Amino acid sequence: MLYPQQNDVRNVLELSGLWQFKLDPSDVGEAEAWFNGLQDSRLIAVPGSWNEQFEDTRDYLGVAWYALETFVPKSWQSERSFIRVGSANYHARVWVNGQVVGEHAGGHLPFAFDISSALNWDKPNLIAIRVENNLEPTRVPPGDLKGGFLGGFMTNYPNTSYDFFPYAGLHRPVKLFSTPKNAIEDITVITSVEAGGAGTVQVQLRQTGKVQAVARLVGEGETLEQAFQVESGAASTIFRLDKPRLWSPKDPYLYALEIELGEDGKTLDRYSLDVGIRSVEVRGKELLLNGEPIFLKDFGKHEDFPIHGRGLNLPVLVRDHSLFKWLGANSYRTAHYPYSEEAMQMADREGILIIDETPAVGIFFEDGAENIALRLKQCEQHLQELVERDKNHPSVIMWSVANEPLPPDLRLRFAGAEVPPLDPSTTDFFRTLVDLSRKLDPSRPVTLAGIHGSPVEWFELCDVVLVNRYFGWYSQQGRLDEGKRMLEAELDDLFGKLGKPMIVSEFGADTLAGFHSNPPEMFSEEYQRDFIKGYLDVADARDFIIGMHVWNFADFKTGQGIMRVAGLNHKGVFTRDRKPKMAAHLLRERWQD
Ligand code: GCB
Repeated sequence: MLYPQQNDVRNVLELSGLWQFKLDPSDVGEAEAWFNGLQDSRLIAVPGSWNEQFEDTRDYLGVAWYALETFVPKSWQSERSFIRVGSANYHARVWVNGQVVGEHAGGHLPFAFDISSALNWDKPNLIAIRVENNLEPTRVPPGDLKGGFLGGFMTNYPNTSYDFFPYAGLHRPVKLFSTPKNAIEDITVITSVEAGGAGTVQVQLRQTGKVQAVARLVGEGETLEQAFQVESGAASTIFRLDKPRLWSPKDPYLYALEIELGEDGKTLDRYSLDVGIRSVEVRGKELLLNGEPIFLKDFGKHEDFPIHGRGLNLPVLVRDHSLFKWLGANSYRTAHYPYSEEAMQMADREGILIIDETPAVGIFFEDGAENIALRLKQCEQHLQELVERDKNHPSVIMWSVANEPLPPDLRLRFAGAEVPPLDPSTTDFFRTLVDLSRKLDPSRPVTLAGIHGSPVEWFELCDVVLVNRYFGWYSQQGRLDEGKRMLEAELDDLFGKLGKPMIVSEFGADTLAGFHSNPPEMFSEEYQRDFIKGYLDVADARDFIIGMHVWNFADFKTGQGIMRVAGLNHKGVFTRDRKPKMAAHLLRERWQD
């Protein structure tokens, strides 16, 4: 799943812009052959969620069609041509000139189909994409749960199993790209750093055929070159550097790696990648980056902005990174789904440490083995696609296989009451995912973010323990000191049981910007500031806490419900349009050191 690249042998045609768009609430489009062209359509921006672009689409999650006509350069005729969709939420089926070329389930991850034989070369090509985002209990993430979510704690509209708006549509760019017939299919780069500071860059290549390959690693004024032979579909080579310039948040130095395939002196294919040389390791109660302990300070985020919805929004991406700098932050979790590839590229450049999360949010176990197995299969698919997509980013330091899976007996667990023994098959569910993650990528630690009352058995599977905690908000309301004591007791208890490094991966308080109170009261800027300060103090006094991720970076859209004033979660340290609340200034003081 290499990111499409423009160079002398590869081409990219980006199709971002205004597309034809039509809702299909009765789902007749396929029978009526809408893939041959949309009648009575309107224009829509791609990328972008459809929900906030019109009045009648805000809560619409059913079938909708996109269409666009484009010429494709004739020079691609001797190449292989693909269509690649960065993210379609949730299910997409794609036609080129009336011919179905593929389909994909699951938002937030790219998919590509070979369309070489479907293209016209002397007239425009009609691309049609049917997207559908129905909420279903058997999908990941699940929706349309009977009795609301969080085991019935909350109900919202639309009825999701999670606390963010289920935006729909083509969320990331659609691109056509060409590769040479004899192309590089995949590249895996694994770096390591030895105790004395020497480093290695291992390059693995997938390509069907027998060709000559050259890898060049350029950096620090030097070019290292290795020639190697690709046979039977795979090959690898390794660079050893005595004194590499290591990648880290303080110095996110990137080497340029170029792979070239050749035959009889002719270039067959070429692909370039940024490489950050760094190592990540969990040792005892520490997380080590390049052998040194590192503390993660930042947020859980969302891809969310007015009107764009969850659509790729590059100015907001740049602005968020500039705010990270302003705060002195160094890390975030892609709560609760994979973010754009551009976000990962930005993090590589800016030295941000990413906990990369799959879309497995709100997983539950109450509707029978068959449905649970269906969800597990999707979680495996998403994890596999995520690792394939993001494995080469130095910024990605950990995989998170789920956020807040809901254990059976959640209400009892929430109340800290006695619970019946845990059904071991729930632990097996996450063991399957953690094992898969380690198999796909042994070089990165694995985790999951646990809700209040999460079974210790699930944390035992993880390298690092992530807890989302809201003492002083959802419980101990208005009593920050009591909330703090609860937090201290629980963290110490969990560390005593698990002995693993821990991150408080969510903590925060809904806050209405401009609402003040003294003494601090819930929803005021002072309450949020003091809540966050209390949690940071608790962490500072514990050496097993290796990161604090405030929930949330910015206010974000949710479904409607009595818990969410104006359809927003207001736990942002910034407003939805990135204006700082008082807590942002507190974090800046704490984190700039
Ligand atoms: C959580 C969830 C997050 C919610 C947050 C909240 O634990 O992981 O998705 O938005 O709580 O604000 O309730």
